[in-house]
Amino acid sequence: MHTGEQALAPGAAVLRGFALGYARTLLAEVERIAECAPFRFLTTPGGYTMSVAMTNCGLAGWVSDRTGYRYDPIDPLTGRAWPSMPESFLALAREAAARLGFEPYHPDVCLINRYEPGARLSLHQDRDEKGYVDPIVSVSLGLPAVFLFGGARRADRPERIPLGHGDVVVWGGPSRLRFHGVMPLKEGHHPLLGRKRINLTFRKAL
Ligand code: MD3
Ligand code: FE
Repeated sequence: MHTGEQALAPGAAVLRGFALGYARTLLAEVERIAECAPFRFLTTPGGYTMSVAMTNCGLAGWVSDRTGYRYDPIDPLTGRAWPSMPESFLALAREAAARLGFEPYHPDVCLINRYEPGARLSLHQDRDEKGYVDPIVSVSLGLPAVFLFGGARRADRPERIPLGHGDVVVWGGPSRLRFHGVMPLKEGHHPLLGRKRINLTFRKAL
C-alpha cells in the first residue's frame, strides 16, 4: 500500500510502498537482465573492489574501472549492448517522477545495485550524467537499508533515512547533486529476496 509523499528536501521525496504492487514483476525482470548482463563487483579508480554488485539496463550502463567512471553503451564484461529497459521499469519510474511534478521523464539508464549483508556505498555524488536537470528515481526492494542523505558538501552531516521494500525515492531539483550513500546492510531475511537488497536507480545519463 502506498501512503503518500514524505518530503525530504526541495525536489526530493520518499513514496512509501509505491512499488509494492510492481515488486514481483520488477524482480522477474532483474533476473532476466542478470542472465544477459551478470551482476559484477566493479573496481574503483583507486583500486578498491566495490561491496555492492552491479548491472544495468537501458541505452548505456554505469561502469567503473582503473581508468575511471563512465556510462558505456557496451557492457565491458560481455562485449554486448546492455539489455533494454523493460516497459514495467519505465512505467514505474515515470509514474513516480510525475508525483513530484517531473514530467515528462525519459530515463535512458537503470543501474541495478545488489546488496548482501555488509555491503555499503560510501558518500558520493552522482555526477557522471550529461545533465542534472532530470531527477533520479530509486526503487528499493528486499532487505531494508539506512540511506545517508548528505548536503552539497562531503563534510555536511548526512541525515539517516530508512528505506524498505517497495519504497521509491525521487531526487530532483536542488537535491540532485547532494552527497549520499548507504550504510552497511544488516543481516536479515526477506520473503521475496532472502539475504539481499536490490536498488534500481533510473537516470537520464546520455
Ligand atoms: C540523492 N544508490 O547507485 S539510490 C547509486 O540505494 C546510489 O543503491 C543508492 O546512490 C542505493 O548511485 C541510493 C538513491 C539516490 C541516487 C541518486 C541521488 C539518491 C540520491 C542523487 C542525489 C541525491
Ligand atoms: Fe548515487
